[in-house]
Amino acid sequence: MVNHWDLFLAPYKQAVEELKVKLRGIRAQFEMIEAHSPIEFVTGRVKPVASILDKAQKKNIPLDRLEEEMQDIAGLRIMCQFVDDIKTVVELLRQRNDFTIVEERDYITQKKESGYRSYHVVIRYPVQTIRGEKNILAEIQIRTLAMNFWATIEHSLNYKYSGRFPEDIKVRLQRAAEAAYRLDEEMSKIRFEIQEAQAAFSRKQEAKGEG
Ligand code: 0O2
Repeated sequence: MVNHWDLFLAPYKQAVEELKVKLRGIRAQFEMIEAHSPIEFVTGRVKPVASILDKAQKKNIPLDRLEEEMQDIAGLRIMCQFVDDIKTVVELLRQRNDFTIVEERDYITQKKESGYRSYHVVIRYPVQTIRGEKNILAEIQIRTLAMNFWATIEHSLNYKYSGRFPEDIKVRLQRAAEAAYRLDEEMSKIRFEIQEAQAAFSRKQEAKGEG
């Protein structure tokens, strides 16, 4: 039998699936014109029920207010090669007319105390259902590969320590965040060289019929 959560989460699942296709389509379009894609890859997930309940409790969100107050039940992540690609992606999102942007949070110029960096865009996305249109909130996190590496590791450690890191781990994570920041800076400096090499590589693959 279909339970309450399956029904509640159905439009969120639909939104995540649709948005993954749409955002991956942006990459495909850049590839088609043989231009550098600001999007490296896209992932998406619906927040597990246990995490929804956990966050609702932590943030004092009544369960009948989840639709309005929990912005990341539907979550998309866009990974970029270079920090500057993030701006390009945000611009592309602002220009679209298949959703509206509700809020933007810039944790890149203002990183979180943990060392977390990412650009968050909260959107209102219309899902077409058999009962008509349903507008849901979704959060798109845009980050470089280095920011993603750090966030993924920190997230698993957070789970292990329930957010209460021993001091030495906390310090190491902050240092790792600085190292990720420097890696992004270095990559930006040799961006032109990297892109030239990547373009030459794709041309070679295409010539071999592997493109
Ligand atoms: P999950 O498992 O990723 O879904 P809050 O939870 O109060 O900090 P809020 O208001 O929901 O934040 O909005 P925010 O900060 O824009 O987005 C929260 C999400 O951003 C988190 O979701 C993470 O995905 C990511 N995030 C924010 N801060 C950190 C951090 O310090 N480290 C890591 N690894 N990720 C972070 P959830 O619900 O925490 O978890």
